[in-house]
Amino acid sequence: MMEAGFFEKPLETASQDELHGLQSERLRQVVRNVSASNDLFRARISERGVSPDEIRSADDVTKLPLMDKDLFRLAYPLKLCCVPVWQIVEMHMSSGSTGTPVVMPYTDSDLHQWGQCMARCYCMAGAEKGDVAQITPSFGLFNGGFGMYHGAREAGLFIVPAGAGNTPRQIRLANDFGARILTGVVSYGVRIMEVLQETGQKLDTVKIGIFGAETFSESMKNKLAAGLNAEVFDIYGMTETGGVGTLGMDCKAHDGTHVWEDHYIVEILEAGSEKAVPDGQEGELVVTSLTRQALPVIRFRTGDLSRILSRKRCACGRTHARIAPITGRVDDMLIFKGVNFFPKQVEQALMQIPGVGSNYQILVDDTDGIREVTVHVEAEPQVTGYMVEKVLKETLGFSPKGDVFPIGKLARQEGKAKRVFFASKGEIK
Ligand code: DLL
Repeated sequence: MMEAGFFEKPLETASQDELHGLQSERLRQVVRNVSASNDLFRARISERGVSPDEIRSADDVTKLPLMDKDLFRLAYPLKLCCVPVWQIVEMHMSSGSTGTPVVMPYTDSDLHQWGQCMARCYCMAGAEKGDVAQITPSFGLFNGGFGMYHGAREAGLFIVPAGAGNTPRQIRLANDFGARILTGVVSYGVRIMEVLQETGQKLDTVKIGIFGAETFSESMKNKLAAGLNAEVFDIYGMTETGGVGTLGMDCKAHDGTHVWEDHYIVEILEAGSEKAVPDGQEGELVVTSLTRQALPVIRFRTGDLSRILSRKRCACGRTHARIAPITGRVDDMLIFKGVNFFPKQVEQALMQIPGVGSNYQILVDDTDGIREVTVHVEAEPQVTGYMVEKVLKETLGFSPKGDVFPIGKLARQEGKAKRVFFASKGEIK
Protein backbone atom coordinates (compact mmCIF):
# COMPACT_ATOMS: atom_id res chain seq x y z
CA MET A 1 0.00 0.00 0.00
CA MET A 2 1.35 3.38 -0.97
CA GLU A 3 1.28 5.98 1.78
CA ALA A 4 2.65 9.53 1.62
CA GLY A 5 6.44 9.32 1.62
CA PHE A 6 6.49 5.54 1.38
CA PHE A 7 6.14 3.11 -1.47
CA GLU A 8 6.12 -0.06 0.66
CA LYS A 9 5.80 1.16 4.22
CA PRO A 10 5.68 -2.23 6.02
CA LEU A 11 8.94 -3.34 4.41
CA GLU A 12 10.64 0.03 4.64
CA THR A 13 9.88 0.25 8.36
CA ALA A 14 10.23 -3.45 9.31
CA SER A 15 12.20 -4.07 12.50
CA GLN A 16 15.87 -5.05 12.19
CA ASP A 17 14.87 -8.54 13.42
CA GLU A 18 12.26 -8.89 10.70
CA LEU A 19 14.75 -7.69 8.11
CA HIS A 20 17.35 -10.16 9.35
CA GLY A 21 14.82 -12.99 9.07
CA LEU A 22 13.91 -11.97 5.55
CA GLN A 23 17.56 -11.65 4.57
CA SER A 24 18.33 -15.12 5.96
CA GLU A 25 15.49 -16.76 4.06
CA ARG A 26 16.39 -14.94 0.85
CA LEU A 27 20.13 -15.61 1.14
CA ARG A 28 19.49 -19.36 1.53
CA GLN A 29 17.35 -19.26 -1.59
CA VAL A 30 19.67 -17.18 -3.75
CA VAL A 31 22.74 -19.27 -2.90
CA ARG A 32 20.86 -22.44 -3.80
CA ASN A 33 19.68 -20.88 -7.06
CA VAL A 34 23.05 -19.66 -8.27
CA SER A 35 24.73 -22.97 -7.36
CA ALA A 36 22.10 -25.00 -9.12
CA SER A 37 21.97 -22.91 -12.28
CA ASN A 38 25.42 -21.51 -13.04
CA ASP A 39 28.74 -23.40 -13.41
CA LEU A 40 30.92 -20.42 -12.49
CA PHE A 41 29.03 -19.67 -9.29
CA ARG A 42 28.89 -23.37 -8.36
CA ALA A 43 32.64 -23.86 -8.91
CA ARG A 44 33.56 -20.76 -6.91
CA ILE A 45 31.36 -21.69 -3.96
CA SER A 46 32.61 -25.26 -3.89
CA GLU A 47 36.28 -24.13 -4.25
CA ARG A 48 35.71 -22.16 -1.09
CA GLY A 49 34.79 -25.45 0.60
CA VAL A 50 31.23 -24.34 1.29
CA SER A 51 28.07 -26.27 0.60
CA PRO A 52 24.93 -24.21 -0.11
CA ASP A 53 23.24 -26.07 2.79
CA GLU A 54 25.65 -24.47 5.23
CA ILE A 55 24.18 -21.05 4.45
CA ARG A 56 21.39 -20.75 7.01
CA SER A 57 21.36 -17.19 8.23
CA ALA A 58 22.26 -13.78 6.80
CA ASP A 59 25.37 -13.86 9.01
CA ASP A 60 26.66 -16.84 7.01
CA VAL A 61 27.20 -14.52 4.03
CA THR A 62 30.83 -14.16 5.19
CA LYS A 63 31.43 -17.85 4.36
CA LEU A 64 30.86 -17.17 0.67
CA PRO A 65 33.53 -16.22 -1.86
CA LEU A 66 33.89 -12.58 -2.93
CA MET A 67 33.54 -11.47 -6.54
CA ASP A 68 34.73 -8.37 -8.37
CA LYS A 69 34.63 -6.57 -11.73
CA ASP A 70 37.35 -8.88 -13.11
CA LEU A 71 34.98 -11.81 -12.78
CA PHE A 72 32.38 -9.91 -14.81
CA ARG A 73 35.02 -9.29 -17.47
CA LEU A 74 35.94 -12.98 -17.60
CA ALA A 75 32.28 -13.90 -17.77
CA TYR A 76 31.48 -11.50 -20.64
CA PRO A 77 28.90 -11.56 -22.12
CA LEU A 78 26.56 -13.88 -20.19
CA LYS A 79 28.56 -16.54 -18.38
CA LEU A 80 27.36 -15.35 -14.97
CA CYS A 81 23.72 -15.49 -16.02
CA CYS A 82 21.61 -17.82 -13.86
CA VAL A 83 18.51 -18.14 -16.08
CA PRO A 84 17.95 -19.46 -19.61
CA VAL A 85 18.51 -16.71 -22.18
CA TRP A 86 14.87 -16.74 -23.27
CA GLN A 87 13.91 -15.40 -19.84
CA ILE A 88 16.01 -12.25 -20.30
CA VAL A 89 13.92 -9.21 -21.23
CA GLU A 90 16.45 -6.36 -20.99
CA MET A 91 20.13 -5.75 -20.42
CA HIS A 92 22.37 -2.89 -19.37
CA MET A 93 26.09 -2.54 -19.54
CA SER A 94 28.77 -0.26 -18.15
CA SER A 95 32.34 0.00 -19.28
CA GLY A 96 33.35 1.56 -15.96
CA SER A 97 36.41 3.69 -15.33
CA THR A 98 38.67 0.70 -16.02
CA GLY A 99 37.02 -0.13 -19.34
CA THR A 100 35.81 -3.50 -18.09
CA PRO A 101 32.48 -4.37 -19.73
CA VAL A 102 29.98 -5.33 -17.05
CA VAL A 103 26.77 -6.85 -18.38
CA MET A 104 23.60 -7.05 -16.33
CA PRO A 105 20.75 -9.13 -17.73
CA TYR A 106 17.21 -8.75 -16.31
CA THR A 107 14.23 -11.07 -16.18
CA ASP A 108 10.76 -9.62 -15.95
CA SER A 109 10.87 -10.10 -12.19
CA ASP A 110 14.24 -8.27 -12.03
CA LEU A 111 12.76 -5.27 -13.82
CA HIS A 112 9.96 -5.27 -11.28
CA GLN A 113 12.45 -5.47 -8.39
CA TRP A 114 14.44 -2.58 -9.89
CA GLY A 115 11.30 -0.52 -10.42
CA GLN A 116 10.23 -1.10 -6.83
CA CYS A 117 13.59 -0.04 -5.37
CA MET A 118 13.56 3.05 -7.55
CA ALA A 119 9.90 3.81 -6.75
CA ARG A 120 10.79 3.75 -3.05
CA CYS A 121 13.39 6.43 -3.80
CA TYR A 122 10.91 8.64 -5.64
CA CYS A 123 8.37 8.36 -2.82
CA MET A 124 11.03 8.89 -0.16
CA ALA A 125 11.86 12.20 -1.88
CA GLY A 126 8.20 13.19 -1.67
CA ALA A 127 6.93 12.20 -5.13
CA GLU A 128 3.22 11.60 -5.40
CA LYS A 129 1.12 9.79 -7.97
CA GLY A 130 0.66 11.93 -11.08
CA ASP A 131 3.72 14.12 -10.45
CA VAL A 132 5.72 14.96 -13.56
CA ALA A 133 9.22 13.43 -13.51
CA GLN A 134 11.73 14.57 -16.09
CA ILE A 135 14.44 11.98 -16.66
CA THR A 136 17.68 13.36 -18.08
CA PRO A 137 20.17 10.45 -18.14
CA SER A 138 20.49 8.72 -21.51
CA PHE A 139 18.20 5.85 -22.44
CA GLY A 140 20.62 3.19 -23.59
CA LEU A 141 23.15 0.75 -22.17
CA PHE A 142 23.76 3.08 -19.19
CA ASN A 143 21.21 2.06 -16.57
CA GLY A 144 20.35 5.61 -15.41
CA GLY A 145 17.57 6.53 -17.85
CA PHE A 146 15.75 3.21 -17.88
CA GLY A 147 16.01 2.66 -14.12
CA MET A 148 14.47 6.02 -13.40
CA TYR A 149 11.83 5.17 -15.98
CA HIS A 150 10.94 1.73 -14.52
CA GLY A 151 10.70 3.25 -11.04
CA ALA A 152 8.55 6.15 -12.22
CA ARG A 153 6.16 3.63 -13.83
CA GLU A 154 5.85 1.76 -10.52
CA ALA A 155 5.28 4.99 -8.62
CA GLY A 156 2.60 6.16 -11.06
CA LEU A 157 4.39 9.29 -12.25
CA PHE A 158 3.90 11.22 -15.48
CA ILE A 159 7.21 10.56 -17.24
CA VAL A 160 9.01 13.06 -19.47
CA PRO A 161 11.78 10.82 -20.88
CA ALA A 162 13.95 13.72 -22.07
CA GLY A 163 17.19 11.72 -22.17
CA ALA A 164 20.61 13.34 -22.27
CA GLY A 165 21.67 16.74 -23.57
CA ASN A 166 20.10 19.81 -25.18
CA THR A 167 19.90 21.81 -21.98
CA PRO A 168 17.79 24.70 -23.32
CA ARG A 169 15.18 22.14 -24.42
CA GLN A 170 15.34 20.43 -21.00
CA ILE A 171 14.52 23.74 -19.32
CA ARG A 172 11.67 24.42 -21.72
CA LEU A 173 10.24 20.92 -21.26
CA ALA A 174 10.41 21.17 -17.47
CA ASN A 175 8.56 24.49 -17.49
CA ASP A 176 6.04 23.60 -20.22
CA PHE A 177 5.04 20.28 -18.65
CA GLY A 178 5.34 21.37 -15.03
CA ALA A 179 8.04 18.92 -13.95
CA ARG A 180 8.08 18.59 -10.17
CA ILE A 181 10.92 16.05 -10.17
CA LEU A 182 14.15 16.37 -12.10
CA THR A 183 16.57 13.43 -12.23
CA GLY A 184 20.06 13.00 -13.62
CA VAL A 185 23.75 12.43 -13.11
CA VAL A 186 25.30 15.04 -10.83
CA SER A 187 27.34 16.83 -13.50
CA TYR A 188 24.27 17.19 -15.70
CA GLY A 189 22.32 18.75 -12.84
CA VAL A 190 25.19 21.20 -12.58
CA ARG A 191 25.04 21.90 -16.32
CA ILE A 192 21.33 22.73 -16.08
CA MET A 193 22.04 25.01 -13.14
CA GLU A 194 24.77 26.84 -15.11
CA VAL A 195 22.52 27.38 -18.12
CA LEU A 196 19.80 28.73 -15.83
CA GLN A 197 22.32 31.18 -14.39
CA GLU A 198 23.67 32.19 -17.81
CA THR A 199 20.25 32.81 -19.29
CA GLY A 200 18.54 34.17 -16.20
CA GLN A 201 15.81 31.52 -16.48
CA LYS A 202 14.18 29.58 -13.66
CA LEU A 203 12.66 26.15 -13.24
CA ASP A 204 9.17 27.19 -12.26
CA THR A 205 7.83 23.93 -10.87
CA VAL A 206 10.76 21.67 -9.94
CA LYS A 207 10.78 20.91 -6.22
CA ILE A 208 12.74 17.63 -6.09
CA GLY A 209 16.15 16.93 -7.65
CA ILE A 210 17.38 13.33 -7.70
CA PHE A 211 21.02 13.05 -8.74
CA GLY A 212 23.81 10.52 -8.46
CA ALA A 213 26.20 8.30 -10.41
CA GLU A 214 29.17 10.48 -9.48
CA THR A 215 31.06 11.87 -6.55
CA PHE A 216 28.67 14.17 -4.74
CA SER A 217 30.21 16.33 -2.05
CA GLU A 218 27.99 18.02 0.51
CA SER A 219 28.98 21.43 -0.83
CA MET A 220 28.17 20.46 -4.42
CA LYS A 221 24.81 19.15 -3.20
CA ASN A 222 24.05 22.45 -1.45
CA LYS A 223 25.11 24.43 -4.48
CA LEU A 224 22.87 22.38 -6.73
CA ALA A 225 19.94 22.73 -4.33
CA ALA A 226 20.37 26.52 -4.31
CA GLY A 227 20.88 26.73 -8.08
CA LEU A 228 17.84 24.62 -8.94
CA ASN A 229 15.80 25.91 -6.03
CA ALA A 230 14.86 22.32 -5.14
CA GLU A 231 15.47 19.75 -2.43
CA VAL A 232 18.31 17.57 -3.70
CA PHE A 233 18.76 13.86 -3.04
CA ASP A 234 21.83 11.66 -3.56
CA ILE A 235 20.81 8.43 -5.27
CA TYR A 236 23.05 5.37 -5.37
CA GLY A 237 23.21 2.17 -7.36
CA MET A 238 25.35 0.42 -9.94
CA THR A 239 25.08 -1.86 -12.95
CA GLU A 240 26.14 -4.92 -10.94
CA THR A 241 23.42 -4.57 -8.30
CA GLY A 242 20.79 -3.92 -10.96
CA GLY A 243 21.13 -0.17 -11.52
CA VAL A 244 20.19 3.23 -10.17
CA GLY A 245 18.23 3.26 -6.93
CA THR A 246 18.83 -0.38 -6.07
CA LEU A 247 21.14 0.61 -3.22
CA GLY A 248 18.96 3.46 -1.99
CA MET A 249 19.06 7.18 -1.40
CA ASP A 250 18.96 9.71 1.43
CA CYS A 251 15.56 10.61 2.83
CA LYS A 252 14.20 14.05 3.74
CA ALA A 253 16.24 13.92 6.95
CA HIS A 254 19.36 13.85 4.71
CA ASP A 255 21.21 11.74 7.21
CA GLY A 256 22.80 9.02 5.06
CA THR A 257 21.76 6.66 2.27
CA HIS A 258 19.07 4.14 3.23
CA VAL A 259 20.21 0.83 1.73
CA TRP A 260 17.26 -1.42 0.82
CA GLU A 261 18.21 -4.23 3.18
CA ASP A 262 15.34 -6.54 2.31
CA HIS A 263 16.89 -6.69 -1.19
CA TYR A 264 20.61 -6.39 -0.41
CA ILE A 265 23.10 -7.36 2.29
CA VAL A 266 25.89 -4.82 2.66
CA GLU A 267 29.21 -5.39 4.35
CA ILE A 268 32.07 -2.95 4.81
CA LEU A 269 35.48 -4.58 4.46
CA GLU A 270 39.01 -3.29 4.68
CA ALA A 271 39.94 -2.38 1.11
CA GLY A 272 41.66 -5.33 -0.56
CA SER A 273 41.10 -7.67 2.41
CA GLU A 274 38.32 -9.87 3.76
CA LYS A 275 38.42 -8.25 7.16
CA ALA A 276 35.20 -6.54 8.21
CA VAL A 277 35.57 -3.08 9.72
CA PRO A 278 33.40 -1.97 12.67
CA ASP A 279 30.35 0.21 12.04
CA GLY A 280 31.39 3.84 11.63
CA GLN A 281 34.73 3.01 10.07
CA GLU A 282 35.34 3.55 6.38
CA GLY A 283 36.02 0.64 4.06
CA GLU A 284 34.98 -0.95 0.78
CA LEU A 285 31.30 -1.63 0.32
CA VAL A 286 30.54 -5.26 -0.53
CA VAL A 287 27.05 -6.16 -1.71
CA THR A 288 24.98 -9.35 -2.02
CA SER A 289 21.72 -9.21 -3.95
CA LEU A 290 18.95 -11.27 -2.40
CA THR A 291 16.05 -10.86 -4.79
CA ARG A 292 17.45 -10.90 -8.28
CA GLN A 293 17.09 -13.79 -10.70
CA ALA A 294 19.17 -13.34 -13.84
CA LEU A 295 22.40 -12.29 -12.18
CA PRO A 296 22.43 -11.90 -8.42
CA VAL A 297 25.79 -10.72 -7.12
CA ILE A 298 27.25 -12.56 -4.16
CA ARG A 299 29.62 -10.49 -2.04
CA PHE A 300 30.48 -8.12 -4.86
CA ARG A 301 33.42 -5.82 -4.11
CA THR A 302 31.99 -2.53 -5.35
CA GLY A 303 35.26 -0.57 -5.09
CA ASP A 304 33.22 2.23 -3.46
CA LEU A 305 34.31 3.61 -0.10
CA SER A 306 31.75 4.30 2.59
CA ARG A 307 30.88 3.48 6.18
CA ILE A 308 27.82 2.42 8.16
CA LEU A 309 26.37 5.57 9.70
CA SER A 310 23.54 4.02 11.65
CA ARG A 311 21.38 0.92 12.02
CA LYS A 312 18.84 2.74 14.16
CA ARG A 313 15.42 3.85 13.05
CA CYS A 314 15.74 7.13 11.15
CA ALA A 315 13.67 10.24 11.81
CA CYS A 316 11.71 9.32 8.65
CA GLY A 317 10.63 5.99 10.23
CA ARG A 318 12.76 3.76 8.03
CA THR A 319 14.79 1.06 9.66
CA HIS A 320 17.18 0.09 6.88
CA ALA A 321 20.86 0.73 7.62
CA ARG A 322 22.25 4.05 6.50
CA ILE A 323 25.61 4.46 4.84
CA ALA A 324 27.66 7.63 4.34
CA PRO A 325 27.77 9.21 0.88
CA ILE A 326 30.46 7.52 -1.23
CA THR A 327 33.78 9.22 -0.50
CA GLY A 328 35.64 7.76 -3.47
CA ARG A 329 36.71 4.55 -5.09
CA VAL A 330 39.39 2.20 -3.86
CA ASP A 331 41.16 2.70 -7.21
CA ASP A 332 40.65 6.52 -7.36
CA MET A 333 42.96 7.39 -4.51
CA LEU A 334 45.75 9.71 -5.56
CA ILE A 335 49.03 10.21 -3.78
CA PHE A 336 50.89 13.49 -4.06
CA LYS A 337 53.96 14.33 -2.01
CA GLY A 338 53.13 11.46 0.33
CA VAL A 339 49.58 12.67 1.02
CA ASN A 340 46.67 10.40 0.03
CA PHE A 341 43.57 12.13 -1.27
CA PHE A 342 40.42 11.58 -3.30
CA PRO A 343 38.97 13.78 -6.06
CA LYS A 344 35.99 14.44 -3.82
CA GLN A 345 38.20 16.21 -1.27
CA VAL A 346 39.46 18.54 -3.99
CA GLU A 347 35.85 19.22 -4.98
CA GLN A 348 34.87 19.92 -1.38
CA ALA A 349 37.76 22.38 -1.00
CA LEU A 350 37.14 24.18 -4.28
CA MET A 351 33.47 24.73 -3.53
CA GLN A 352 34.40 26.81 -0.48
CA ILE A 353 35.80 29.56 -2.71
CA PRO A 354 33.15 32.16 -3.57
CA GLY A 355 32.85 32.55 -7.34
CA VAL A 356 34.16 29.08 -8.16
CA GLY A 357 32.07 27.18 -10.71
CA SER A 358 31.19 23.50 -10.57
CA ASN A 359 33.47 22.10 -13.24
CA TYR A 360 37.03 21.11 -12.37
CA GLN A 361 39.76 18.72 -13.48
CA ILE A 362 42.72 17.15 -11.73
CA LEU A 363 45.73 16.63 -13.99
CA VAL A 364 48.43 14.18 -12.94
CA ASP A 365 51.75 14.24 -14.77
CA ASP A 366 54.51 11.77 -13.88
CA THR A 367 56.53 12.39 -17.07
CA ASP A 368 59.83 13.38 -15.49
CA GLY A 369 59.62 10.85 -12.69
CA ILE A 370 58.33 13.55 -10.36
CA ARG A 371 54.61 13.74 -9.90
CA GLU A 372 53.06 17.09 -10.73
CA VAL A 373 49.41 17.71 -9.90
CA THR A 374 47.51 20.65 -11.40
CA VAL A 375 43.93 21.57 -10.64
CA HIS A 376 41.96 23.33 -13.36
CA VAL A 377 38.76 24.98 -12.22
CA GLU A 378 36.16 27.21 -13.80
CA ALA A 379 35.45 30.41 -11.88
CA GLU A 380 34.36 34.03 -12.03
CA PRO A 381 37.10 36.53 -12.97
CA GLN A 382 37.75 37.58 -9.36
CA VAL A 383 39.08 34.09 -8.47
CA THR A 384 42.83 33.66 -8.95
CA GLY A 385 45.12 30.61 -9.17
CA TYR A 386 46.73 31.74 -5.93
CA MET A 387 43.38 31.57 -4.11
CA VAL A 388 42.85 28.03 -5.39
CA GLU A 389 46.33 26.95 -4.32
CA LYS A 390 45.87 28.50 -0.87
CA VAL A 391 42.58 26.72 -0.19
CA LEU A 392 43.94 23.36 -1.39
CA LYS A 393 47.02 23.81 0.80
CA GLU A 394 44.90 24.62 3.84
CA THR A 395 42.46 21.76 3.39
CA LEU A 396 44.55 18.98 1.84
CA GLY A 397 47.95 19.85 3.26
CA PHE A 398 49.80 20.16 -0.03
CA SER A 399 49.82 22.55 -2.96
CA PRO A 400 48.92 21.39 -6.40
CA LYS A 401 49.20 24.15 -9.00
CA GLY A 402 45.86 25.96 -9.49
CA ASP A 403 44.73 27.28 -12.87
CA VAL A 404 41.48 29.21 -13.30
CA PHE A 405 39.34 29.17 -16.46
CA PRO A 406 36.22 31.15 -17.38
CA ILE A 407 32.91 29.34 -16.67
CA GLY A 408 32.07 26.99 -19.56
CA LYS A 409 35.65 26.71 -20.85
CA LEU A 410 36.67 23.28 -19.54
CA ALA A 411 35.69 20.25 -21.63
CA ARG A 412 32.53 18.41 -20.59
CA GLN A 413 31.56 14.81 -21.25
CA GLU A 414 28.08 13.48 -21.91
CA GLY A 415 27.09 11.24 -19.00
CA LYS A 416 29.51 10.93 -16.10
CA ALA A 417 32.09 13.67 -15.72
CA LYS A 418 35.73 12.66 -15.92
CA ARG A 419 37.65 14.47 -13.20
CA VAL A 420 41.15 12.97 -13.20
CA PHE A 421 43.44 12.97 -16.23
CA PHE A 422 46.81 11.21 -16.44
CA ALA A 423 49.66 12.26 -18.74
CA SER A 424 50.87 8.62 -18.65
CA LYS A 425 47.63 7.51 -20.33
CA GLY A 426 47.92 10.21 -23.01
CA GLU A 427 44.93 12.07 -21.51
CA ILE A 428 46.70 15.41 -21.21
CA LYS A 429 47.63 17.32 -24.35
O1 DLL B 1 25.98 5.11 -12.11
C1 DLL B 1 23.88 4.08 -11.55
C2 DLL B 1 23.29 5.42 -11.31
C3 DLL B 1 22.69 6.12 -12.36
C4 DLL B 1 23.28 5.96 -10.04
C5 DLL B 1 22.13 7.36 -12.14
C6 DLL B 1 22.71 7.20 -9.79
C7 DLL B 1 22.12 7.92 -10.85
P1 DLL B 1 27.21 2.55 -13.03
O2 DLL B 1 27.41 3.27 -14.31
O3 DLL B 1 27.35 1.07 -13.03
O4 DLL B 1 25.78 2.84 -12.43
O5 DLL B 1 28.25 3.16 -12.00
C8 DLL B 1 28.26 2.76 -10.66
O6 DLL B 1 29.05 4.94 -9.97
O7 DLL B 1 30.06 2.03 -8.17
C9 DLL B 1 29.94 4.46 -7.86
O8 DLL B 1 31.35 4.44 -7.99
C10 DLL B 1 29.36 5.55 -8.74
N1 DLL B 1 28.14 6.10 -8.13
C11 DLL B 1 26.85 5.77 -8.39
N2 DLL B 1 26.01 6.52 -7.62
C12 DLL B 1 26.81 7.33 -6.85
C13 DLL B 1 26.56 8.31 -5.85
C14 DLL B 1 25.32 4.10 -12.06
N3 DLL B 1 25.32 8.65 -5.48
C15 DLL B 1 29.32 3.54 -9.90
N4 DLL B 1 27.64 8.90 -5.28
C16 DLL B 1 29.34 3.20 -8.45
C17 DLL B 1 28.91 8.60 -5.63
C18 DLL B 1 28.16 7.05 -7.18
N5 DLL B 1 29.19 7.68 -6.57
